[in-house]
Amino acid sequence: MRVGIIGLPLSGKTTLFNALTRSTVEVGSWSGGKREAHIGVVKVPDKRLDVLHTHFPSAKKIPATIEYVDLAGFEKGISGSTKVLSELLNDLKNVDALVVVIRSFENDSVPHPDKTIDPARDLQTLETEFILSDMAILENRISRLENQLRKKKDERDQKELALLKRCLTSLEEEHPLSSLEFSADEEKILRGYQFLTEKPQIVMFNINEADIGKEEQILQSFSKLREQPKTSVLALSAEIEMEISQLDSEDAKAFQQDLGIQESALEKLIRTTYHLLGLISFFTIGDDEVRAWTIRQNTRAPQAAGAVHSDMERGFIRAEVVSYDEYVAHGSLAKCKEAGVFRLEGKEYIVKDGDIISFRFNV
Ligand SMILES: Nc1nc2c(ncn2[C@@H]2O[C@H](COP(=O)(O)OP(=O)(O)OP(=O)(O)O)[C@@H](O)[C@H]2O)c(=O)[nH]1
Ligand SMILES: [Mg+2]
Repeated sequence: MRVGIIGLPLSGKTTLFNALTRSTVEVGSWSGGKREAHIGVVKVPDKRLDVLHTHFPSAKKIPATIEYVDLAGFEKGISGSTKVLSELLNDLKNVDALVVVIRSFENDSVPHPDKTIDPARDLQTLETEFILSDMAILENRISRLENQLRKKKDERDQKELALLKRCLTSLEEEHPLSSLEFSADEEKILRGYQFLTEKPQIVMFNINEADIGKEEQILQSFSKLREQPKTSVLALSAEIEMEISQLDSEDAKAFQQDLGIQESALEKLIRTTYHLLGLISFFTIGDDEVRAWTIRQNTRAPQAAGAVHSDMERGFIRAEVVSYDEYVAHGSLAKCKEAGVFRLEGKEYIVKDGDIISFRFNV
């Protein structure tokens, strides 16, 4: 899974990236025109995996991972600059969700591109910019398709054209593409375009250190955001989180307690992302490897097997499944079998969060 960190210049994107990935990329240095993206891989913390690993201490422990991409600042008017925009969109390719960083912190030594601190305005600026950027791509493609269709009739092109026009109308009315419903077929066509307003968003307000503990209050003035489809909201102090991420775990815990932070930015963001994207984890265990895998809710057993290896999906015979809780209660697969809780499941089985699975397959 890949998540892109996007936002206005100097909103704290790189600071957040450092907090999440425990990196030390220099902050505040990007306005000088450097536009390369940073990529970092984060292990998804999961206590269940740690517990399972204690049953197989010599096995390799492999957590699920999320890739974060820290992007250059999304400047006002960027949608008007084809070159800069296409570079940015290139960095955003295959991103499953966006973290939209909104500056809510005050810091006189960090200039704001619009001079004052105004999260609602910045959110509006970005949303407008996302809409304009999608519109630019749509208009371009629509006129190309129309040209093509004048020369040669093609049913697929016609279908695509109708779909893109429907998208454009929605954006002209200032409704993001995430507010539309698409068929599986249409989604497939749209995937190639990587539209910004179609991606699930986590709007992250980067707040003052002094406002830690008042997150709910701050988010209340953005309650309408929460009702938007494919949108989650979050408030945290990227700077403090970066400091915490660079301490060892004992010191970090003490510091978090002092500040009244219950959950690290990393944990909070990952939990929110899983929830937003409807993701769950299942586990495979054994003497070689104890591993967590990420899938979408409502995935059937063969497709879950496909997350491990495409051969396993193709040659899927059945799955042997036990829930995490049952496993821990019985202590071993042998005991689960004895107790009759290590079940056989077929093609139609819908994998549940925390399932421990052994796939039987034949290729
Ligand atoms: N007080 C305070 N300062 C912050 C916070 N987050 C970031 N900053 C400061 O804001 C400046 C910009 O932070 P960056 O993380 O580089 O911001 P950015 O969005 O990556 O900037 P560009 O990549 O240039 O667009 C740095 O000087 C940070 O120290 C915060 O939560 N509180
Ligand atoms: Mg940056």
